[in-house]
Amino acid sequence: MLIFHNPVHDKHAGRQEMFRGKLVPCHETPARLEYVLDALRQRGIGELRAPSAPDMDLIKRVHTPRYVDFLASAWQDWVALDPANADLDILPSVWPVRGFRHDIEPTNFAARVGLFSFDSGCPLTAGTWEAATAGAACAIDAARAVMAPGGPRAAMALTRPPGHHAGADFFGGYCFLNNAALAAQALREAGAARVAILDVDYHHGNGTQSIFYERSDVLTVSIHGDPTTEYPFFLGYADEAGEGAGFGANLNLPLAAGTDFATWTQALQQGLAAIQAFKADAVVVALGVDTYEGDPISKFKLKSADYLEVGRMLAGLGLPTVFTMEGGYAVADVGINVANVLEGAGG
Ligand code: SP5
Ligand code: ZN
Repeated sequence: MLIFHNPVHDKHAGRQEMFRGKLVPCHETPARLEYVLDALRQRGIGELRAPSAPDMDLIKRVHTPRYVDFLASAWQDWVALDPANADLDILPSVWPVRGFRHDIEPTNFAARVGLFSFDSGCPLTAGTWEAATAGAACAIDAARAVMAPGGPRAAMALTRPPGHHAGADFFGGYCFLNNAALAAQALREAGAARVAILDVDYHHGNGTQSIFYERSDVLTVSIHGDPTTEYPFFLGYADEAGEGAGFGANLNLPLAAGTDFATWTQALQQGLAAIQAFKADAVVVALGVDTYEGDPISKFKLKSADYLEVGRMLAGLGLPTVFTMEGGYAVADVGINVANVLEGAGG
């Protein structure tokens, strides 16, 4: 397996996220990726590559140009407000909910941050743009690699920040650019007529769903904690089936907190069957391992050994496959669990 790893992922290092009235240390840390790299090295899994320059045109076909421009200059704009801001992360604090206008972009910085975000648990830092764009390049390169003549069956974008909560024009849930969506778009443009995205992160892939909700060429499937009680709460319900041309091309499989592998794996079978019925030419797996029993912010009960079986089941599709790295916060075990998926998928 080819592994495009983000060499500047650690430039994105949030200090604190808002949780129940307090600023608490970020769960989404640089150490997560270092554990994955260590586990892959130890087992001799994968061939590591650095990404090429990001294809900004492709990024702007998935994300809106004004959102991309906002992200590119957010840090400079923040520090321009007050040089002392350089020691603080950007956290959103105000949002245009129902009844507010979305067709204007205020000049006030806090207002612009709110316009382009949906939660206060997602700090934007000095190096977020550099890390996120290099990660996007990993995802695009991985997609182009599996579509190249003689290319590998599977490739991974081993990157952070993760991507699946980021929509066409918003960040949140530790995500800024939607790596899985970018990989899917790159697969389409490299010749895959029909692409499926299978999101196995504990949290619903709201950003990915919303990007493709009205498209019939990309099937989005997500297996996740029931949003009635689990983040991101406001999307991810079973009745969301897509709209317009995209009707029938979105499948949500919410599961109750406490779900174990026996039940989870039935949802995975259902998702895989939907991908086969869709006749996908290629698949993107949004690989979060926060389904792990030891995850500090999630409530499924998968064990480390289960991830080997997950990998085998994914490989059973027999399709060109791009993995993107999403969540997983039991930091030391993230490496073992991701390596198990890749080993199960054939290394
Ligand atoms: C990519 C991904 O997995 N994003 C998840 C974002 C979840 N954000 C909300 C987390 C709130 C967790 N706070 C729990 C603190 C317990 N000490
Ligand atoms: Zn997650």
